[in-house]
Amino acid sequence: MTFCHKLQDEKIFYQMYKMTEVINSISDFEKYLKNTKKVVEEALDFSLGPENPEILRESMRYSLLAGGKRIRPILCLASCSLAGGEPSLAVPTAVAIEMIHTMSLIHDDLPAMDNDDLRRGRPTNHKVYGDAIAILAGDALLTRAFKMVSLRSPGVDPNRLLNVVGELSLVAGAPGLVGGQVVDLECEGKEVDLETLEYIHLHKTGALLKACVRTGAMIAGANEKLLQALTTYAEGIGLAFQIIDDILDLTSSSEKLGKTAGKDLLADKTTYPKLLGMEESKKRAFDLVEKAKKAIEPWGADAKYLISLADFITNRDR
Ligand code: GRG
Repeated sequence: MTFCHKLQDEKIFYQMYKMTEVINSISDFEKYLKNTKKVVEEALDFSLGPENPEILRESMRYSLLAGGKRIRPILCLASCSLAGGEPSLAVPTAVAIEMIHTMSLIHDDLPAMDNDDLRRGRPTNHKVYGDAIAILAGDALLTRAFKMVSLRSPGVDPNRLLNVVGELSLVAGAPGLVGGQVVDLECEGKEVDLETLEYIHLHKTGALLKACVRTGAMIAGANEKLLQALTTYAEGIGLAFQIIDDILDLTSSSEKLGKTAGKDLLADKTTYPKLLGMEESKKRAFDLVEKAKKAIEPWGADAKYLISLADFITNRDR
């Protein structure tokens, strides 16, 4: 057991070294995206300890390593860089965020919630492991996330880590994902106005995106002015992300999305295209992204990857 832990620590340092190498050698956004995603995938691969029993470990790995765009950890690492930090220091937090995101997807797919069969191009966790193990795998990923931040961030000021833990616990809980999900469930089958729709998405989707950029910057010791600008940026991309999600649900296929397409229409869910129409929804997403980019423009070239990530979110096709 001790030997196994030691090995993992060594892997982290190797990972950190590689991260520096990767960041130094990239020259454009596409390369950045590809390389950073690779770093994230590798970090995720050894993020789980010798979790027992085996069925729990399998179920956690099944969803955590099932692909996904990894937008959240990439946002976290890009924000750390923008704030002048060494991005490798934010890798454990980036991994923790992806664990929280993954657990929210596992729970969201359960029959008691959104009841879905397909996620990230595979049968949903509960379809493979059953409802009980899926719930527990989600619980274990959520708790593991906090261990990642607290014990695997060597070289980061503990006060900064304390702020990161505070931020993550807030956005995961009632003031964030859980609260948004409750309102979403309560609105099922009801007429929903734009204000309520925005409340749901700012909490279900926007809150975690906000935590990505804020925690990445906190690790680098960002000041309040930058944290505020990043908050504005994240609120813009958060809503835009959801508008694009609603549009893709209507226009794309399950094969392409890796999750069931056309579900919103079938469940008669209130979406942006339903409330605003397709063209107005696209325009709103574009305007939100422009506003988001404007908030971080004062940081010039340092903000280039976050600016490209905002465009990537609106131009994505899955
Ligand atoms: C966090 C404690 C805790 C509980 C979770 C179930 C729940 C409470 C909240 C639901 C949150 C949810 C599923 C929001 C939808 C967010 C969203 C747009 C997901 C899709 O994100 P992508 O497209 O997915 O980035 P990939 O698979 O690429 O990572």
